[in-house]
Amino acid sequence: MDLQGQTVLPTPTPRPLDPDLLAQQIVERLTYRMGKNAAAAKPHDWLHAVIMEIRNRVIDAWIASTKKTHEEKGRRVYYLSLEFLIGRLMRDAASNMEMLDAVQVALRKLGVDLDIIAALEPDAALGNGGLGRLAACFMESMATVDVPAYGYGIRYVNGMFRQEISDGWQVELPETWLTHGNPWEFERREASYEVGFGGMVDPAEGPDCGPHQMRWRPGERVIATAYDTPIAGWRGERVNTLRLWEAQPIDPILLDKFNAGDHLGALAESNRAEALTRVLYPADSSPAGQELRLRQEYFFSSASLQDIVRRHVQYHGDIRTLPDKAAIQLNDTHPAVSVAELMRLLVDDHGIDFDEAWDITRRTFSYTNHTLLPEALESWPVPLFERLLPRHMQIVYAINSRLLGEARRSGQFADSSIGAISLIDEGGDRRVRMGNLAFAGSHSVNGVSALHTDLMKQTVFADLHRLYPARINNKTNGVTFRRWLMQCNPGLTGLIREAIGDGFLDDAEKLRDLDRFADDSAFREKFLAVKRANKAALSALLRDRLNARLDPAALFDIQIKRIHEYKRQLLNIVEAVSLYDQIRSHPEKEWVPRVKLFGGKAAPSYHNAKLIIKLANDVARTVNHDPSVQGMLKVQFVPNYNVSMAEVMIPAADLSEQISTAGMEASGTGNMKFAVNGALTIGTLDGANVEMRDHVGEENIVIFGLTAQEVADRRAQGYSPRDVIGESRELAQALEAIAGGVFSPDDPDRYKGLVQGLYDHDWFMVAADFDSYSAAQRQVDALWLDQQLWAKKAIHNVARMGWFSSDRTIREYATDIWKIL
Ligand code: B1H
Repeated sequence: MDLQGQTVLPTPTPRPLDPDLLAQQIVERLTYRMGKNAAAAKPHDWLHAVIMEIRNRVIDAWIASTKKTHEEKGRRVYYLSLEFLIGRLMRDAASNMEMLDAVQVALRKLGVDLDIIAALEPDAALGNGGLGRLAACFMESMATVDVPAYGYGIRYVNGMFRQEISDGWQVELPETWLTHGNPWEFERREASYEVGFGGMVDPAEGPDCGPHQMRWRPGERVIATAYDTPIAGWRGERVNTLRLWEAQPIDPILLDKFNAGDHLGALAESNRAEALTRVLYPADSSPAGQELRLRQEYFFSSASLQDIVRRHVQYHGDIRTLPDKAAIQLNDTHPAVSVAELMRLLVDDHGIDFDEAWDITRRTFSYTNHTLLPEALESWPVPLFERLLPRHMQIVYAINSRLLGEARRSGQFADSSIGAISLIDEGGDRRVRMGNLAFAGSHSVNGVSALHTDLMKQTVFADLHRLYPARINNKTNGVTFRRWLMQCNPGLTGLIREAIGDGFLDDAEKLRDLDRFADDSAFREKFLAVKRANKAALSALLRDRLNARLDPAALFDIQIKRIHEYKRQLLNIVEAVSLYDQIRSHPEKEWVPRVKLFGGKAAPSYHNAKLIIKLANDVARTVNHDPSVQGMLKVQFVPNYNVSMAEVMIPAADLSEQISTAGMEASGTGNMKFAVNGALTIGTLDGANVEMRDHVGEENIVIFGLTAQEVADRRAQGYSPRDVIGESRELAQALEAIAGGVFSPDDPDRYKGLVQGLYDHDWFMVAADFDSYSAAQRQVDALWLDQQLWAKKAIHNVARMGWFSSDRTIREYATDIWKIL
């Protein structure tokens, strides 16, 4: 396929693979790589042997792709992200290399169950949530649509923490995904760079040195070493590289200290270096603000930029042509210090004049914003920034003086409003604004849904947008349908292929052909049967893991995502409490049996989010043990929600909860995964939900609540949640029960503060949207009673979600921003 999505070649025929030969090769890997014979091999050995076999084919394609990229000498894309939330790779790689069926048959011949060994592969959880998962989907789509791209990130030893639930509370445990080794990565000792921190800056001396050229003598240095993972695109035509950096000490042991008896001191430097890439910060949507985090950001930015510049000079000779050969995408502001780092490399190391360097830099970078939450906008205290990165601080000031000069000359800004453009926030303690740095240093700044992009122009970047009106653009997120439909939902995929053929596997928009099957009752029956089977599979898993008893005949209503007040898990729980009350008051009514599932992690320091997890578990315990609602309502919190759990839960969902306060969820991507797997969405007009409604049709989605504009207006008018609660009997009763300890008899005051917050300010408008949400849920109930109509709407969702493929998103980036057509 080319970049416009036109199929240049006829659909490639799947490469025939002989399962007998494959089985033989797997046994060979087992014998000569693992040193085991088949009779003695444990499931882990089989997993490793199978991965080796799949990996071989990936490597052949990888080497060919790398060669092709070199020969073409065209522009390459560099995707810089502090997070890549990949999950498992085995099924993904096998499926994209078109060997999954053959592997399954080969293993069966050997008496091994693919599903069982696949479950042993640890998730690569190098990300928090949507932002990190988007980076993983993009890597796969860039390979699929034949974009020569490198991902750059950090090889965290401990990725996202493992969540256990103990007595209903979240407990965080370290996730050690590397303990059994990682067969997908290759250490590249030849690709290592020094990264400095602190120290002194002097003017560079020499006859050819420009006035801006400086010599930075860092006080501390570490080594960044690359680990490469191949990322195969669909049908294996291109395999790109994900390069993750590990920090290593320059001197592993200071022998003079060691010999003098200071054994701890001898290792201190080494420990300090290794700490840099030890752990992922687990705060989704809110930056940690710790020194170690800034060190991580600079460490990976510097290593990546040095690598990019070295490669460019090696292949193209002239550093000045960098923008023609490199498009660097900043995934949020986490890598924004890269702007100053490239300036440093150009000015200090390559002797380029400051203004020319600034031009090169801006033509090279582009920046994606993922959130408008004020607490999420990264900024660093000037003293910290200056101490850690003294040369970069000078560069930031020099950029800032040009930026402010330009703003002043434009005549559009009064002295009072020019402060909003500055790279330095002067209110309170002085801070470096990373969003403004990324904006100023890029030729493109994009949001991740239409609504989010509009709000960017109106709010955080209003002033910079006035100065540079052509810079902000929208790129609505997407998800890879390989992982999120074909691999996770083989039942539905098989059914779709039967109905409309294989075209949609290469072009998701072809799912449209399924639309007419919504009116085909035989197809609807099969569709419902697939959903039912997926629900049974999830029920079996949760029975094994949690001893939960779920009825696959019930409506499966699922909210899985990070726990955050703006995502409003609380609204969902309060509504469940209200439903519980109503069922008990009117047991004679025909209630729709519902299973409400929750999953998600809370940032360890986020008090209210952890309390919401506890509340979900407290409500679950009470409701699930109450004989008067048996069969009508069940609530279950699923611990340790991660990519692999999502792959089981999403195909099993009837109803997808996308209920954030309008204006606060930049896009959402779970919303898309559910819809393409045939769930109906109950949601607000927030993020990409708005565009989903436009695509699936408003009759096929359940929308409720305030719009973003209404939320803003209500806040401006002075919103009084107390009055709203007073007018809603159902809401008042549910809140009273929660605050009064009905669900926490062991600690009746546990939720007093949480509920008090709703009465006092309710920043996230739970009360304002409650009645509308509750009515929407009853509308869902009514619809459920007509299974044929339900199936019809669900099929329309699947058929009309093709646009939300990340292949479409990546083509838009490639055409509009990276210009690699
Ligand atoms: C998103 C983040 C995020 N937006 C800070 N911002 C982080 C911010 O560790 N940190 O400091 C980590 C993550 N994540 C999400 O991005 C949005 O909330 C979603 O709406 C969006 O779908 C996703 C991908 O664009």
